[in-house]
Amino acid sequence: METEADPGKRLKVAIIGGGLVGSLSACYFAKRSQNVDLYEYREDIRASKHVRGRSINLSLSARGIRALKEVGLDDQLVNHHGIPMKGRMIHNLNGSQRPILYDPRSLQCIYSVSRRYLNEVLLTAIEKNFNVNLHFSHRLISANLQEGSMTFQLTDTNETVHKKADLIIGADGAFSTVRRHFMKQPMFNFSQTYIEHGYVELCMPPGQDGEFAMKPNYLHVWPRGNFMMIALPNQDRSWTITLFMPLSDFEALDSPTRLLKFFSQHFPDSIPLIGKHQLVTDFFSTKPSTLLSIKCSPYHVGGSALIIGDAAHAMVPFYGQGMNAGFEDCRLLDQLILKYEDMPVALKEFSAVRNRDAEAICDLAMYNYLEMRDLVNRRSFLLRKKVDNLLFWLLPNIWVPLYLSVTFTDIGYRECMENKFWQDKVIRQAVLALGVLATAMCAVGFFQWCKASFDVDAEVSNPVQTA
Ligand code: FAD
Ligand code: EGU
Repeated sequence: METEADPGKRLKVAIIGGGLVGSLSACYFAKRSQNVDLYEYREDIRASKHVRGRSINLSLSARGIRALKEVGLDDQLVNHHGIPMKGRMIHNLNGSQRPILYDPRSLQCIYSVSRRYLNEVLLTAIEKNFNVNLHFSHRLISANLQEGSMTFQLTDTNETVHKKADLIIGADGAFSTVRRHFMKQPMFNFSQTYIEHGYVELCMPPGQDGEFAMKPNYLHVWPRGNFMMIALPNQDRSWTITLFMPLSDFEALDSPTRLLKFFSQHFPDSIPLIGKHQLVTDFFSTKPSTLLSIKCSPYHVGGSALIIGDAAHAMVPFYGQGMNAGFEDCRLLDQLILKYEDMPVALKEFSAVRNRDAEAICDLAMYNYLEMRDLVNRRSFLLRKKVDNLLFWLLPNIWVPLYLSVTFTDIGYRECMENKFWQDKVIRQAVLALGVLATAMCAVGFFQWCKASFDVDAEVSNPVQTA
């Protein structure tokens, strides 16, 4: 790192993207007294009325909270703003609801936070540092990753400006421009997968009494196989509902009548709570958004460029981990730069360590998507869940269910996945052993029965002999 050769000189870091991950990363670099320039394509969201973009609120869990804590923002964001969710509330088709706690001892919970508020608090925290400059309405259009040179287009005036930095951090989301420049690097691997499902967001307003229309402090879920809704609470006592379904099914719902019929078939209990008028308005006001998963490697170019967050590992949202994983990226990066004091070495290590874990959570999220779509209603799947919970209850330190290690620990995602493989193997062998045992017992029983009936037969058919 340059600070080593010349302790007086600070590193010049350019962060591309002032979303959740870019702005947290800026906080970390500011904390280490580096010179930071953050470039964001949108205008300052703190000044704008409406912010276009994805998901209004998100679930924040242990990994994200830990990263926020290291920059001193956990108290404001989690304790004062976040709405605790201690479990899921499952809505059945007949309108009945069933809570399932995340932590049966009720110690741990996740939090619903507003994306916009989170982003605003992070931006304001950055501005408190004299060594950080925010540049809004700056869209990166090209970059030379080795030389650290960048070209931006100013979105208000259309003029282009050129900048230089020692280190470029690409935190510009799933459709990253920085990553596009990685594509030309030799040995850079990339893959993306769109899933069949898309989503729309709906709003469930507070009830007549001004209170939450559904039981607060839960993540509400309407699992319906190929369709699903999820609701997270907002500060203003409304709920943001996300409806997931295949894009072709969205297309088929092309009139208010068809929409209301669909809802009364699949989510009848939600209609009076959302309100027919609101439902129709929200549903038809936006096109459904698509969902994709992105894997690539490596995440760095020498000691001069790195991609983090969705730019490096976008995932489908079915584990509630995208932002949490991106926040964990920031913490790991900070840790490695401190440890090695040598940028090329730290970035190389980041790529190696993070790639394994990021690809694991991308896979887990995708697997969960397939599982929910295909398995939720299958009996063997429900039985497996019961067995999992029973074993967790019996062996809380040994048998930790996958969602618990993902959501409430910072065990590497890859290790969580391997732990699950191990559990699957144990269960498979137990089922096999039980099967063998049951077969053996049947065989013994059958043998005994044959023997018994042979004896009886002998008695009946040869009365004289026995007598
Ligand atoms: P982004 O949030 O996409 O930010 C990228 C920023 O870069 C944007 O501000 C953009 O304007 C800017 N930018 C882009 N291109 C340029 C350019 N060329 N020049 C300058 N700036 C640029 N995660 C969770 O942890 N929990 C959840 O509950 C959860 N729910 C989700 C629900 C849905 C429906 C979806 C789609 C995602 C969900 N996620 C969740 C994932 C989460 O939204 C993302 O992982 C997270 O937003 C990634 O942050 P980011 O900063 O990497 O990218
Ligand atoms: C999807 C969209 C419940 C916010 C996965 C659980 C999600 C979130 C679950 C979205 C589900 C699904 C988990 C959390 C969370 C559950 C989890 C998914 C938040 C396995 C704003 N998922 N999500 N699993 O266990 O571990 O509650 O949009 F419906 S939080 Cl899909 Cl813990």
